[in-house]
Amino acid sequence: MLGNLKPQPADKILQLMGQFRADPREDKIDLGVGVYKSADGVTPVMRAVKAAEKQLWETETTKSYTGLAGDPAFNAAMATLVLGEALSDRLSSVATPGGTGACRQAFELIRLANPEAALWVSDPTWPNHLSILNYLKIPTKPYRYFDGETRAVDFDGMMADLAAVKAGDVVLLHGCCHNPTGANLTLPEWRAVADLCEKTGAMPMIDIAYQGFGDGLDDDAAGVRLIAERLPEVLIAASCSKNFGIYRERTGALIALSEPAKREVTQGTLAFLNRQNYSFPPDHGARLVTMILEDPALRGDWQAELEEMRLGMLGLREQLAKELRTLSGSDRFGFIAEHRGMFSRLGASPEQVERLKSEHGIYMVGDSRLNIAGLNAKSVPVLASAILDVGI
Ligand code: PLP
Ligand code: TYF
Repeated sequence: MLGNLKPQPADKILQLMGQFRADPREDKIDLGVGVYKSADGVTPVMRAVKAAEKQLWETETTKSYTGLAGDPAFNAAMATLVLGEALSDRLSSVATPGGTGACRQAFELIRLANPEAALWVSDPTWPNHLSILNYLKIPTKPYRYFDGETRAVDFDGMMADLAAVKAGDVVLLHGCCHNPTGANLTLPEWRAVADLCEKTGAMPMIDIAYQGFGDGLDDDAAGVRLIAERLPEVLIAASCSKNFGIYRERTGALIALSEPAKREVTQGTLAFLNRQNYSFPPDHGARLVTMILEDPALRGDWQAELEEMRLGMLGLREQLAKELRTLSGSDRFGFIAEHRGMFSRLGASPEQVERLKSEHGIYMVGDSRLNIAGLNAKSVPVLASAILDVGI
């Protein structure tokens, strides 16, 4: 039986992590996998998470099963964090193992509801979207998203491609901090996407994995909130991995907005899908998130630390753009300060990315996506001169 197995393609981002670890150079720089790092290269446990864990250890009396949908308090707290208000007559939600689990459950829900649906994905998108969709045999269609010249969103191209969506198709959007490009929709552009979905009968699905890493917790959710208000049906996959720094706890939520009359069957189907795949979702991370969001002191400290992280990344963007302006004598790298979140796509060739690695010990994903949080004030000038050295 197992002799029939064939090797599966590796995840290039995770592969790069292994290559970096094996590189003996002491001055190597890791701008690969999308994990937040502080200036000294550490991915910290956030203060509020530590404090909540301590409280939980002292007060938790059972680790018996939760419900299939996870803890209702977590689902409510996440809906409020993402949507800003409860929208309770339209809202269904379940806890999932991370944002990846939320995406996976959303895709399965779509396949169950409309086996004919095509999923429209930005070109480029997070590789795991495509990998899971292909695995589930859900047809995908790319829409133009990134302008390789300006390194901004190619909104005209995007809308031209999306003009072909059919009723019952799904348009997958990144809520903020687009992975891998760093280029994001403006609010008027979100409005135009809402108009398009309304006109065509396509359903938006929003993957929001970096709320609080771009322009702030509320601003980052503005697109999601606009879509939620305008469209009768929306799916939202939210991750707590980055903004709570609890990557390995596998904490996320899938939120579905439906017509009120369909709320019960939607909630039931989400719980059913959890049962088919893993029964009860993980609870530890979800419980920490709930405690933090519900307790004003913990929440205040969490928001303050998240804001320090966000402003740190923005500062690094500005420093890198400035350094490149000085060294190159041009404004062609200004987009780095315009992008938001952890990532920017430089628009370099695979050969240039390879040279950065082999000649300079600087690791970024092959499509020239760099993780801004992998930098610090000392490594920014090193990266800037290497970028020019390899001719980007
Ligand atoms: N969606 C996007 C766009 C991501 O970049 C990530 C990665 O962190 C996720 C979803 C899900 O992350 P996780 O499953 O670790 O919560
Ligand atoms: O894009 C990234 O780097 C993060 C982390 O299979 C990640 O989203 C990368 C690959 C993967 C799961 C998570």
